[in-house]
Amino acid sequence: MSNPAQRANKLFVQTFGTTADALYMAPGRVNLIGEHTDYNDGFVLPAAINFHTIIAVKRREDAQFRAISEAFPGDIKEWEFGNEGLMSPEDGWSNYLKGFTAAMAASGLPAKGLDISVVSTVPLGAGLSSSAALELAFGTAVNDCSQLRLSPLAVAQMSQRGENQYVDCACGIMDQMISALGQQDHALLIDCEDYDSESVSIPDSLSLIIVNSNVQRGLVESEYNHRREQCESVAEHFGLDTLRHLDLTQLEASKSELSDECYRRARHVLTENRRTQNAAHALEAGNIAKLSELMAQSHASMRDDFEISVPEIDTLVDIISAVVGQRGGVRMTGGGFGGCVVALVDHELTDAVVEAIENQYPDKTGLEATVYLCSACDGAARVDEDFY
Ligand code: GAF
Repeated sequence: MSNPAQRANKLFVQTFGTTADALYMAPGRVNLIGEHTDYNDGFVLPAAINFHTIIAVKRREDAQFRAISEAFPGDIKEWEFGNEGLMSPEDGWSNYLKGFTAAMAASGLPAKGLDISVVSTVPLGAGLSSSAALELAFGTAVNDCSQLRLSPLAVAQMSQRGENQYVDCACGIMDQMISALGQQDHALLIDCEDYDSESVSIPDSLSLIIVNSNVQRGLVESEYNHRREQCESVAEHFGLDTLRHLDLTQLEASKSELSDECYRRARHVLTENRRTQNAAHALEAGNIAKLSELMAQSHASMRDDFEISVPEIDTLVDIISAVVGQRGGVRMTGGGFGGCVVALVDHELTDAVVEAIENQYPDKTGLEATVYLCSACDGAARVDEDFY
């Protein structure tokens, strides 16, 4: 059975011996540009993609949560609302759900328990936000089933709080917000300072290609948190809360007061904010040559200033950009240290891009890449089995 919604329903019946009341879905995401800017109160331009986490749920009368995932057969996770205890690494994927209920309880929100089954098509560990998709599918279900009437943005914020405080990952708001608010055929320009967002249509003439480098990602969380600390230390140096309102000329003038590394981290963030806003305008205007230039600059800045790329990812970017030239943009996407490359390219070049990757990437790196031809899709919602 390949329909994930049907699989979630079936898993529910097998596990809990009864049928589920409802299905909820939330998508993974790809970020087109604006990397490591969200926690600096900056700009990001992500799109929700057609890889989803689907959960089937049934309300309970008590405060218990019981959850099963298709990926971990037979391993039912169980906890009581408001009594999540400390995060435990053995609880793996369910920590994201416990983080959500712990954040709700800490905010004084009530919740009834749920039995849930989880099926996901979001590739794990690829940097396409499988965890945000899980949090948002669950959060949307809890919000609905406990009739909390939280806005999608508030559900996203609760998810982020859960991940920051319970899972101990200092992530920004981007992944949760786009999983909540994604729109079909559109990217979202998000101002992470005030959570304002503006949809930006992706021209029909472009293919959204995501390429998984299949590099084993290591030290992601510690390196991520370290980058965040470096950004915060520069902001503090200038007496600011975040880097959002630091000017590039101000940064240049004080270069000698900062370590070279911290200076470059801040330079990435300030220039990336500008590129992200310009890229949104270029995309909206269908100016693909400009988009191409901005994505190339973004990649170079991640590689040289923020130092979050790896050689295999740089190789993929080189292979793709040699094929597309100014007829598309390509860059690493997500937190870094492996994961995926995103390319927005003229439809006519899609086959040539895939062929070039197949012909060159294994020889150059000893790895096989996985190509996903994607489309931008809607954010988290209650769905039916025929959603697929
Ligand atoms: C990860 C984080 F979860 C996001 O908040 C964001 O910082 C991203 O890395 C980098 O842009 O996905």
